[in-house]
Amino acid sequence: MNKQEFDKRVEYLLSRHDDFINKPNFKEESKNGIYDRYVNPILTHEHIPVYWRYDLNYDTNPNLMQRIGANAAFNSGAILLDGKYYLVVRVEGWDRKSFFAIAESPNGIDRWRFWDYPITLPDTEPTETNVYDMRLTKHEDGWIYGVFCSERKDTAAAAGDLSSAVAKAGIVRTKDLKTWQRLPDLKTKSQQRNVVLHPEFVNGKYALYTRPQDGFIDTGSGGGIGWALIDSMENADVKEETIIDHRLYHTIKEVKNGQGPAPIKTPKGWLNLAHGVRGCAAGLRYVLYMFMTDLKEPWKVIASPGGFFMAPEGEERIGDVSNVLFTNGWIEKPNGEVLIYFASSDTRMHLAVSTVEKLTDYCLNTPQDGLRTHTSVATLNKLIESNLKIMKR
Ligand code: M1P
Repeated sequence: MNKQEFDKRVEYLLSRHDDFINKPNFKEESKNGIYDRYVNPILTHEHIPVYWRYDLNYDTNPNLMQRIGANAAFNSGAILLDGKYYLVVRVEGWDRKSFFAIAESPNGIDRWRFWDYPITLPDTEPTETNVYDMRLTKHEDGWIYGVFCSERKDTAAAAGDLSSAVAKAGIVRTKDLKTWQRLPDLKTKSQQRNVVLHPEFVNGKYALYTRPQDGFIDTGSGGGIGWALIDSMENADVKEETIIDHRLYHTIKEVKNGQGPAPIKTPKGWLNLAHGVRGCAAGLRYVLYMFMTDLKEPWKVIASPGGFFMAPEGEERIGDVSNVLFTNGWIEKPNGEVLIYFASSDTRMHLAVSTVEKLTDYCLNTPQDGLRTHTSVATLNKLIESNLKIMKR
């Protein structure tokens, strides 16, 4: 390629990328009245800027080859700040390392554009190998906290075992998403993933949703979503954890579950979004579910709609880790709309939209899982009977 062809090709790559980012997205026709999905994924590895991938210097890259690649853009924290919508995206490189990068959109729906540089976390944990799945919490103490999974090799693993790892909760904080302060990792008795900070003080303490787990993958005796109060975020130390949302036999959260984003406060209680995992012949199946907790005592579950809130559909089913929906970000808009950001199959980001009013209705009025076929049929019969009367059949 001569220099002239090189320059032309660079121009083409940049304008094609721009056109791709500026493509508008549209709502699908509502399927259930609870939320509306958007037709196209909102963010993929193709959103990664050209200048993160190619060396644009003719002298060092005369064939204009991609030098660094992103494999996926998924599991994103979300925040609305000064009228702008931001995702803290988990970008996974070709080298399997995940890192965080901020993407910004003017409306929270489309035109997501990455900032010039990814987030460079202060390197305070020399054994940390990988980081992912940041939950953002605008806390009433004035900071925006990011809690994420910090992963490292399990040094106690048998010789030759190069897969065993240890998961901890890493903590950072910021005021502007630009300067990040790293705080010491969360101290807990067990491994942890899916740790989320509650936005308010509870009894004068910081409150955390935890997910104790015996191993890196297996939660083992870790029975569900936990709740812990801690004195400080500068020295976050969990002394006691109580399970508030249990794993249950023959449900969508039989194998494991984990809090999604920080909960949304409503007049009737806190709206919680989470993921539940069950095993099947095809492997693990991750779906999203909701529950509501008491306004004053957020550790008390007051509503548990049965089954999944959202499950993988169409292309969402397929990806690097198929049959997975995962969420760690949502945004409540000042008009009561809720933008629900979710990832599919550890590959790409999507959006569904609802309202606080609809989600509250969903939580309070969807029948609970009776845990037995017999109960499910009885609940269904009750609805049919009432409806047939209305329909006068
Ligand atoms: O691969 C599916 C998800 O698996 C993990 O979630 P959990 O700890 O609940 O099993 C995480 O690694 C998550 O990032 C991933 O999407």
